[in-house]
Formats: sequence, C-alpha cells, structure tokens
Amino acid sequence: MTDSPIVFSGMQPSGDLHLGNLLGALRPWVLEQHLFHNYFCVVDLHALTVPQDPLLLAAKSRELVALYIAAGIDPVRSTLFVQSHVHEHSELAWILGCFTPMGWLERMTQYKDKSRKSERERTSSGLFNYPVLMAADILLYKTNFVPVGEDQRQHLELTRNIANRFNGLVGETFVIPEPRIGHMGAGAKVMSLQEPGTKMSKSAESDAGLIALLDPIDQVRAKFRRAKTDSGTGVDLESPSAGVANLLEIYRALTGCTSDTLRSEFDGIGYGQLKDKVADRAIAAIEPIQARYRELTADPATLDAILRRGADAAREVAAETMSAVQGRLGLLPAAGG
Ligand code: AQP
Repeated sequence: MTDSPIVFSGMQPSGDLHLGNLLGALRPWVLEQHLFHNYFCVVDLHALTVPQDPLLLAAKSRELVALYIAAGIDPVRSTLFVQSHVHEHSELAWILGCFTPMGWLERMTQYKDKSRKSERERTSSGLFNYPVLMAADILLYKTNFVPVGEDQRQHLELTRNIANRFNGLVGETFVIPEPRIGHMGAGAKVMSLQEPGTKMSKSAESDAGLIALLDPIDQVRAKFRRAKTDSGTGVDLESPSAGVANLLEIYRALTGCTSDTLRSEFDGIGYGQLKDKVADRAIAAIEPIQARYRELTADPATLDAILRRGADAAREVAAETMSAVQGRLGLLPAAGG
C-alpha cells in the first residue's frame, strides 16, 4: 500500500453533511479507498472562515469523523485526522500565500459567491485565503489525486498553479496533484431540491432543499416530495427542467444505472412517482449510515483513538514536507532540530 498513489481530501465541519457531500465526495472516497494510500481530513480550520459557534464546531467535527466511518471509510486503511491537529497545515499555508498573487485569489468564484452574501467589511481575509490553505492541505502529503465535487475544480487548479509556481521559483518541491471529479459517474454536482439552479450546500439559508445524512427518514421523504419540478405532468427525458434533471441525476448517482435504464424506468412517469423512487434509493443509502453512526457515537473513546493515530501518521509526512520547504527557502532549522 505504501507504493500506492496518494489521495487527500477533506470536508468542513461547518454544518450538516448532505447528499451532495456524499455523492460528490464521500462515496467515491469509500469506493476507491482500496486503490490508494488515503488521507481524509476534517478541515476545521477552513470552517473558521465564517463565524462558528465553538461548541457546535467541536460537536460537528466529531460528527463528521463518525460519518466518514459510518459511510464506509476504513480507519485502518485510511488516515483519518483533524486538520488543526497538524500545525504544518497553517505553516505551509502562510508560506504558499507568499507565492500566490492576489489576482489569482480574486478570480475564485466561491469567494465571490460567499463574500457577496455578507458585506465586504465583514468578510474575513480567511475566506479570501481559503484556497491557499486548501493547497497546503493537499501539497503536504505529496498527493497524487484529490477526489472532490465539481465545485472544487477551480480551487484544485489553483493548487496546481501555486505548486508549479513554487517549484519553478525555488526548485522542485511539490508533487502536482490531479483532480478526481465525477469519475464515478453522476453526482459531482448535486443541486438544491428547492433551488435547482444552485448547488446543495451546508450554508444554504434554508434546509428545505438539502437532504442531511442525519435527517429523520420521514423528513427525507417529505423533502423529496416537496422538491421543485415544473408545471408539466410527467418526466420528459428529452428536455427535463432543472429540478427534474437534478432528481434524475441523484437517482443515477445512487444506483449507477445507465441512460437506457433511466429511460425505461422514468420516461413519461408522473412527478410524484419520480420523487418516491428517488426518495426510496436515497433512504436505502442513508439508513445504514445512520445506524452505524449511532453505534460509533456511543463509543467516543474509540473515535478519539482513531483521531490520535491519524494525526500521528499525518504529522510524520507533513513534517517531512515542511522541512523540505524550509530548506528550499533558507529558513533555519530550529536549534536541536
Ligand atoms: N452539491 C454538491 N454536489 C456534489 N459535491 C459536493 N460537495 C459539496 N457540495 C456538493 C463536495 O463535498 C466535499 C466537501 O465540501 P466542503 O465541506 O469542503 O464544503 P463545500 O464544498 O463548500 O460544501 P458545502 O456543503 O457547500 O459547504 P459550505 O456551505 O460550508 O461551504 C467537497 O469535495 C465538495 O466538492
């Protein structure tokens, strides 16, 4: 396994993990974890880019680790850890920031979208620098592949640009990572059930469009029943509205079915039936995760031990990369180091 390509990815403990996070990232991680040497991180420092309640942040960080495992991440095969437990993430982010032109960050659409939601005076510079921290996360582990949803493509490209710039200016240091997006079929961009023009997101103003992995099952069904479709009466696979197309994509991602199967199952059927079929599949995916999650959270000592082991393993590699970076830049090793 040590010679396997290296995978790094993470999620923010910034809210309720949802079907988009599952289909765009978590499930591909699980399905391919046997192929790679994996680092899966709870990126709590990223969550600080917008205001957080400290008690809630701590609770959500534990919840996220338990959900990773409940969804199928094997903590023996994969290194599971919390970003803030490995101080090299913040250190490398500072250094990479010194190699990142402002203009590159100003072009990031996620920053533009999120900063638009609050006044400029209140937008943190952390939100602006978020992609630099993400680059540090990835580059620390000599990562070859980064499995993420479509929304992270631009940040990934930036990571590659930063790494290439650093390598070009101070010497070959970083492995250039490749994005791994949508390679498991559909699911790379799950849209809100209420506003199918925007992605399903933890930070959405209302949770009506979001299927949280820990939503009560009757609520999951009710949310699918209320999903936006259009004023038509049945599924038209030739030109589905955004809401219908989203439901079909969710179904395709959940089942891995082909276009032919989609056609035979859905062409012409009523919207009520469509919603029920998608809800059934979503519930079949979510229910076992919820059951396993309940078992895991009943044993916090085991979760703590997994995180301690993960942080130790991550630190070892992160420290090695940092010392290579420091050497390149002429930063003196600490006395006795
Ligand atoms: N709607 C989505 N469809 C497919 N993939 C998605 N991802 C997020 N939303 C969708 C993928 O999930 C991973 C974790 O994302 P994150 O926690 O770093 O935050 P995010 O990408 O910003 O996701 P959210 O839910 O919108 O969180 P907030 O609102 O906190 O910013 C990533 O791989 C992402 O691509």
